Amino acid sequence: MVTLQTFLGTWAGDDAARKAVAGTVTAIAQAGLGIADLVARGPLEESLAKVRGVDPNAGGDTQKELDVVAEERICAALMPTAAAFLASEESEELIPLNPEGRLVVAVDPLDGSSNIDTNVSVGTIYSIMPYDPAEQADPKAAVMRPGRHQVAAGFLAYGPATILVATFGDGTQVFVHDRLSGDFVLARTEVEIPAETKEYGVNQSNVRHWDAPMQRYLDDCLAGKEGPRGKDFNMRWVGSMVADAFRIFTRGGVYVYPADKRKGYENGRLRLIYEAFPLAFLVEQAKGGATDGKTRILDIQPHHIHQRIPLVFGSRAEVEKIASYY
Ligand code: AFP
Repeated sequence: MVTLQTFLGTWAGDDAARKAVAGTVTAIAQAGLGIADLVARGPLEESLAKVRGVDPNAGGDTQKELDVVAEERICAALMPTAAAFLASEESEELIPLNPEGRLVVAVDPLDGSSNIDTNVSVGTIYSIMPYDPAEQADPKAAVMRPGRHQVAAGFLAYGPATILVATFGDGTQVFVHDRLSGDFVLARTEVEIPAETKEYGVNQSNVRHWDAPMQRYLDDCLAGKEGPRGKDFNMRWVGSMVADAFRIFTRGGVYVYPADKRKGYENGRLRLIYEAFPLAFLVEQAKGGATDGKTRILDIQPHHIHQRIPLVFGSRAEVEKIASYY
């Protein structure tokens, strides 16, 4: 049995930079266990699913009590690690952590928060970038770099099992929290997303707002065997990206959240730095693909910490097929 600790110990060896990353991921995983406990209390903690105040968060979304509690837990856990700053969906500006740190962490503390009170999986997404104060006088510059500079990324999903899907740039691994031992245990070493799929995940109620290429893609899928794709498709949409992503890591598929014509959705819904970048890194390390339709996600230069991006990721051949409609 390989635990997260053993895995990270072997991966880091005596390398100080790797040890710093390992300590940071361990802290996020520990904070995640506390968040999982809160999520598991469900209606017994119904105040956590309540909308907090009247103001939306930094990205313009409604903030739930648990969004804020999750951010507080992650911040506290990261304080003694090598993380110098935290970029979070819930905070407009970077949060300073360890002044000696040489990493910056970006998080969506609670992805899928509209599902908190419905007993559906929610999760925490993180991305880790190196930070050198000599090169990046403004720490925002360390966060606002294309996602290919990430040194590690992952997400925790709080569902029937609490799982951690992680990459350190050498494949994608799945760890499962073992409730008996209390450890995260390595369950899958080299995740490989099947290149081909017949399963897509979209919020189909928005199709009329989409642009023409994406509408054509869906029309062709819906036409099934008799249509240009020559095969019948299946649709799955949880509405918590971590849950939809974990299904894709397990059996393939594509996740599609395009830009659309609704006010506020002109660049899609997902955030580039703390949602699309980490998912794209994980997916590529599992031999899948991630694009905004035209550009590889990991090559996009951010221009704002909370910017949104159209997002397509999953089975490589299907992601390429979608890009071909553009
Ligand atoms: P919340 O965290 O606000 O619930 O948003 C979750 C999310 O960003 C992502 O996890 C889902 O895939 C997506 O929104 C669902 O969006 P729709 O409700 O528009 O389908």
